[in-house]
Amino acid sequence: MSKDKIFIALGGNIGKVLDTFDKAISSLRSYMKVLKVSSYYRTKPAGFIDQDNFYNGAILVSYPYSPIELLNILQKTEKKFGKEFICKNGPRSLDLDIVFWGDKVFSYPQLTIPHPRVLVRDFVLVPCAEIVPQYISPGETKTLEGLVTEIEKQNCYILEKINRS
Ligand code: PH2
Ligand code: MG
Ligand code: MG
Repeated sequence: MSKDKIFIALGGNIGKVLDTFDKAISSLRSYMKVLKVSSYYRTKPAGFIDQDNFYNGAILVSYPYSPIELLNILQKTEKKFGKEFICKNGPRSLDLDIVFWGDKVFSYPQLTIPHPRVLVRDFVLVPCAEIVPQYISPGETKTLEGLVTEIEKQNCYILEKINRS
């Protein structure tokens, strides 16, 4: 069993997204060990801006098989919760992206790890930093916590941290 800590980002802006996140995480538990779950955040859309606000979060998992096998599970889970292709960066009920995989780098035609846009998107970085503040991504020198303090001055998509007690 690989001990790699794998970060998965959650996003969505169609339907009851927070319920979808909870249900999707439960569903993923039958394939992998879910070690940590971040808070959820309400965020402004990045990329294609003429759409509803998003919700975002992140989980930390351990998974013993390959990145492509994990990608297949995530894509199956996205479909199960209603994801359909509308347009690039467009509205979706559930988006599950592999962000980091321990200290490893992977490059497949359909999948790049670390996720190429993670360092410019606070809605991915902040929930990841919340679950493992001291993690250092391959190719970086700063911890996630350190990167968050920098990004907060520039790209600010996060509107609100959700209180779900
Ligand atoms: N995902 C996108 C495009 N834009 N904006 C926010 N705020 N959150 C997202 O998860 C998001 C986005 C494509 O994956
Ligand atoms: Mg995405
Ligand atoms: Mg995606």
